[in-house]
Amino acid sequence: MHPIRLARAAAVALVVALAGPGAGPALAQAPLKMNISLAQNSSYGVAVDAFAREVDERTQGRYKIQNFYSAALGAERESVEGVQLGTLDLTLTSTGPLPNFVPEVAILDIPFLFRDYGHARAVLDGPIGQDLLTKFPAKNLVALAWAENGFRHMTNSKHPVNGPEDLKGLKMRTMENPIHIQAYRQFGILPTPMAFTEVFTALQQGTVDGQENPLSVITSAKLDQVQKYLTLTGHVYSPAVILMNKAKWDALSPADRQAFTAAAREAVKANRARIDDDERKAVADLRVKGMTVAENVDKAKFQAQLAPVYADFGKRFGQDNIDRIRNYR
Ligand code: EAX
Repeated sequence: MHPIRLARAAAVALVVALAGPGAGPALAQAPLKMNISLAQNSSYGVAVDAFAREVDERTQGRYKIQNFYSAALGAERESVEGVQLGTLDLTLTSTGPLPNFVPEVAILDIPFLFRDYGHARAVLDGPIGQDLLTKFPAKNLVALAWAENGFRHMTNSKHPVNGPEDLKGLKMRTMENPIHIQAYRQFGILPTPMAFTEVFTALQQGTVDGQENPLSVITSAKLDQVQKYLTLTGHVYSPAVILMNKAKWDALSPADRQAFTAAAREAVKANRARIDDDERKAVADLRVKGMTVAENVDKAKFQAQLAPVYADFGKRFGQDNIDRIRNYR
């Protein structure tokens, strides 16, 4: 950790600590900065804009949220680091880079763990998801609520993918997520982890052949402009989470903590509603924009190919923990 950044983080923590709980209002003058990796017109953009409105309303204007879109203040891993250090106040991020910060969360990124959106949302909003939120404060992060990125699908510019055998040898951009990288290698993919901010250019220049993301992200990031083939693998459900710097959270009064938590819940409603809407429209929209879409792929074939890594994940996370999520109703 860079000494200057450490000193700045310590200074922020000291000011807040000296000010004490309830001193938040004194610090309320400066808007709280919130950064996301996606555009304003996206499933994350509608969420953080709803969050800002709700915080303003529920704190009678004492707290203002200033939103930054399209990774203006850095990509997702940098945002999480910034919130941890106190150089950024808030972010809404996918779980992509989170295993590096809160390893327990990595279990959620296991491929084909969730049956559908209803299952995933129930797990995250239920005791399993809420328990995972309690793992963040020890890392100087406060997780206000689980949001959503969506079920991820494969795209590429080389050839149609109709089965796992068609993935062999494709150079694919992945998130900086060890679970994804291990699983995709099992498909014979050549994984290239990189920040989302670099993906469009890397696809455009052919540095990588493909990538994988939810339909909502593929449309909001206009990846149809640099990708020809889309396969609806739904191979991973990608959660997202709203994070706040712990020192800033600790400075809030109990009433304001409730206001921020309630605002986060409203943000999640907007986020999920946008994803449901995008999911309804995306395939037709992307076809009109020239993509070739393989809709009805045999997911069991993709899942079967991952048997060796499932054994490893079972050891790593405990098969009972995985089964508890898989069988949750
Ligand atoms: O969270 O990095 C990714 O592919 C993510 O899906 C994107 O940043 C949205």
